[in-house]
Amino acid sequence: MPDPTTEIILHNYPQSPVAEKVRVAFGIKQLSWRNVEIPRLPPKPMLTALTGGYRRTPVMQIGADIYCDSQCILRELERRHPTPTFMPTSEPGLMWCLSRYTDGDLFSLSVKIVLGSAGDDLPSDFAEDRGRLYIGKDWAEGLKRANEQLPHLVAQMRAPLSWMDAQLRDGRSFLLGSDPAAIDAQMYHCIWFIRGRWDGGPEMLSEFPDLTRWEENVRALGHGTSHAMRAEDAIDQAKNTEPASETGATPHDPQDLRVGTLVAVSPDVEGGEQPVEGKVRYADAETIAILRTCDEVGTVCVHFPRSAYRVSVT
Ligand SMILES: N[C@@H](CCC(=O)N[C@@H](CS)C(=O)NCC(=O)O)C(=O)O
Repeated sequence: MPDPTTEIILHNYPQSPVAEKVRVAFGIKQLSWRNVEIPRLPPKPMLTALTGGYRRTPVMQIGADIYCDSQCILRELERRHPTPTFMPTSEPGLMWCLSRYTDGDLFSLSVKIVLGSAGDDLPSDFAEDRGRLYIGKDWAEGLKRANEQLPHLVAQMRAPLSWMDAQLRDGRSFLLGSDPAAIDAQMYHCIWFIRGRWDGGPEMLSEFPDLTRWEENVRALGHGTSHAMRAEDAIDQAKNTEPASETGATPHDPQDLRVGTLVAVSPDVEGGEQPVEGKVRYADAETIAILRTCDEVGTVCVHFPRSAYRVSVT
């Protein structure tokens, strides 16, 4: 029987590029995990019962600890399963800095190309949900603009692709050398998305042979080993376990967060998302973890990154 306090559960759906990033990360470490398939559009009542309102994909659960955002998920996987490492070179700090670009601007650009190029072919409920999430209140206008400016957006994408291709030109298997790293997964999810979901993707990528070779190497890493799990069973797992992560708050917190401070946390964008409320259990420069209790799941600890998230003291 797997141990419910260490078993990795990923709440995700197959088409999600950010989930693909985490699935590749599982492949790098050859981990075994449980796969809970969640809806692509809200409402997602089983997921938000666990997170307290966070609705993005993916979310990782280990017992009653809930990890929101791939940044948080990768960090926790590295902590629990350090070998093989996600940081095989001596520049882990620089790699985290670079990943803020891949997860931020590069991912947003990929989303604009995919959504913008689809034009009227996008189902209206999907266009409204993702438009609001990624483009903001004026999403309809933003999608129209993306459609009209597609060649410009593609030019913005072509530059970083040419840099990646150059990085791989010496025949190395992965971006940092012979071993795969977190940054491979963090770059790959954008490429996977534009290749698979934009009609012009395969042709555009064919300009970059070393990048294409690298994509095959990343694909060959696989996704570790997964077994399907029902959302109800994941909720029971949270209910029957206790949060097990660290408690404390490091000094110099600019918001003076302490254990027990009441806060609300949400992505730091105008995406119309519901903030998650709870009491600080842990806070440092990289992470905030908050405790919340409800009948459906009992007491859970929900973890978020600090970078790109807004913490409001309530
Ligand atoms: N910064 C987040 C981004 C997550 C994200 O935007 N995921 C997309 C799916 S690829 C999403 O949540 N889309 C809306 C949804 O699934 O409801 C992360 O790294 O996990």
